[in-house]
Amino acid sequence: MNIAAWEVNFDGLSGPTHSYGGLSYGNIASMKNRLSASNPKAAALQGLKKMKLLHDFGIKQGILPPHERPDFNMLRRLGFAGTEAEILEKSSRADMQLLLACFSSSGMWAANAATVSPSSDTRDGRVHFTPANLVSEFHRSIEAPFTGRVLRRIFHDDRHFSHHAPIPGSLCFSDEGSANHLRLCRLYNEPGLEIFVYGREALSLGDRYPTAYPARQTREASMAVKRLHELRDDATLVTQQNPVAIDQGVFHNDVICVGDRNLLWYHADAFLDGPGTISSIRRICAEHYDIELNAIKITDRQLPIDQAVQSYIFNSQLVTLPDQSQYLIAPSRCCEIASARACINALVDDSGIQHVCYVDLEQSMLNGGGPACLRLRVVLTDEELAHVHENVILTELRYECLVGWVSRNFRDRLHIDDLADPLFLTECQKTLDELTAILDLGSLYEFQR
Ligand code: SUG
Repeated sequence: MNIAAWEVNFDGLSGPTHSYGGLSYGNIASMKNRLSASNPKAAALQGLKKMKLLHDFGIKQGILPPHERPDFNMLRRLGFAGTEAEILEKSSRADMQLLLACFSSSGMWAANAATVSPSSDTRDGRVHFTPANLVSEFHRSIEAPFTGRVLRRIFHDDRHFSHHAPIPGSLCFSDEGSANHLRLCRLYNEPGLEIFVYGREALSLGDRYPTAYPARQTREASMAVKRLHELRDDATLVTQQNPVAIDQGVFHNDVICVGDRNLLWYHADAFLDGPGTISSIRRICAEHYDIELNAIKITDRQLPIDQAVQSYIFNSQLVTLPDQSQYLIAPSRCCEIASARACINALVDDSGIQHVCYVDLEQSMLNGGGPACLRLRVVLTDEELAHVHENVILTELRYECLVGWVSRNFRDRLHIDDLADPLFLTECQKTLDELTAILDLGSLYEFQR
């Protein structure tokens, strides 16, 4: 029997507190734009527009709701007591940087939400989810509990879905989710090669690691997720990112490499052992999955790493439409950088990609989040899709409804000085309350309990 399967992109919706806190060390855009005023309305509308674009191509598109911010649970755990207004007032006086972290809308970068393995790859035939602990950055480390709750609510049927707890919150097991995980396959309904890319070894003290910026994903974390997801040992690859690239701002593997089905587009400096990694991928693909790999390399001469980071070219989405044609969804900045544009033209010539779309996600990009950062890829069969919470799948009507919701409720300018205002808090809670009604998610947030 031929089972139909789809790659569904679940995009994180940017929340009403979208801001520039300069919170991510090693993420050059985040560091550079620290404390600039943000435009939460534009951020959310830009994200929705990308979702709608994919929907219009016939690709199934899901929506992940923003996290509740600020995270009062965390602020209480850190010693701020009293009413919500009092906590805002005390924390803003005591440590504005901490309050900024607890206000971050970083949950929008759903590629970091979790690692997902499709049912065709796992031993028990279920889709496996492990929320990423994101312990490398404090503001991201607070995301995992809510991420887990949302994923369980959306993928609620345990006959089809298996949910793991985040792996231990220690720097040894620092896990960044699918930003450091790739999957290649022949067709979505067939088993595929899952590739885990780590930045450093923590326990065994590997001798190659970056010196300027942190390597966020550890080998120990990748191995743990691989075990939890019950993946085939002989047909999964765990390989190291190039520390030289991390030191130039490649804080996740999806900033230097992207793949879809049999196509892998990567920078020559993506992996520590580039030729070895590509030849292992090619061999496993051929021996275990009947995939003829099309690996397309961009050299440093074609595009130096700093331009890869500036343009975010590898953070494009490579997507397959229902008619099996492949499209590239690239950040609009790639149009302005001649070398990046030339690389995209060369990719089109070499790969058979039918169409390139340039999307404006500037509000997210200023925090180091391009098209691929915003989405969590979940390969689902028809049967599994039928058991996904229906109201988080984008439709024409839901899109209109969400655009209206953003336009009515989101501010078009937010500055750090606005955060401690209790009126802003009320506004944010009302906004999220409306969203749970639109997406029919029930009482999802703490303030609704
Ligand atoms: O974790 N930026 C995010 C960007 C995540 C990009 N994701 C992927 N590459 N998949 C991060 O560094 C910045 C927040 C701030 O500075 O306010 C931030 O969290």
